[in-house]
Amino acid sequence: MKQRRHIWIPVVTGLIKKNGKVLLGQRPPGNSLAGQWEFPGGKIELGESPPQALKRELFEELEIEAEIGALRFANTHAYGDRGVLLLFFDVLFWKGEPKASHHSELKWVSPDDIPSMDIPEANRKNLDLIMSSLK
Ligand code: DGT
Repeated sequence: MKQRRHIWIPVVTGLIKKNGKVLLGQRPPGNSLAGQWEFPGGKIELGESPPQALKRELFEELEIEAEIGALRFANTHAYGDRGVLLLFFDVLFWKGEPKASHHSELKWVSPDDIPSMDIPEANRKNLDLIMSSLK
């Protein structure tokens, strides 16, 4: 019997680095994973390239004009019967000061502090990759 295909949602996120720190945003109440600290980003819309999607998300969420750098790594995670494919990009240059127009709060975090924060399970299981991308 033919198995049904799983549904995959492609997501782009930015590693926004400055002075040895990285920018995390706290997911707002009322959404999935509320209160958890994530790398800013979101779902790719139909027809967008991953860097275009990340540029749009960073403008919508943080009000910055970002220049998207290299793809650092990708991972997958299953939320019930839906999977997310997360693509992590470097973001080294941007115009404007990031504002929490979507997140409850933004924080510049030292990479060493990330393991003790409340972060999505999708990221926790790839902490090694995240940490080495932040060096
Ligand atoms: P959802 O899950 O339908 O409530 O989606 P939204 O609109 O709240 O979330 P969005 O557009 O940020 O989609 C990102 C999905 O990827 C969401 O299911 C959470 C998951 N995710 C896991 N780790 C991260 C991360 O570090 N950054 C972001 N932006 N999303 C992450």
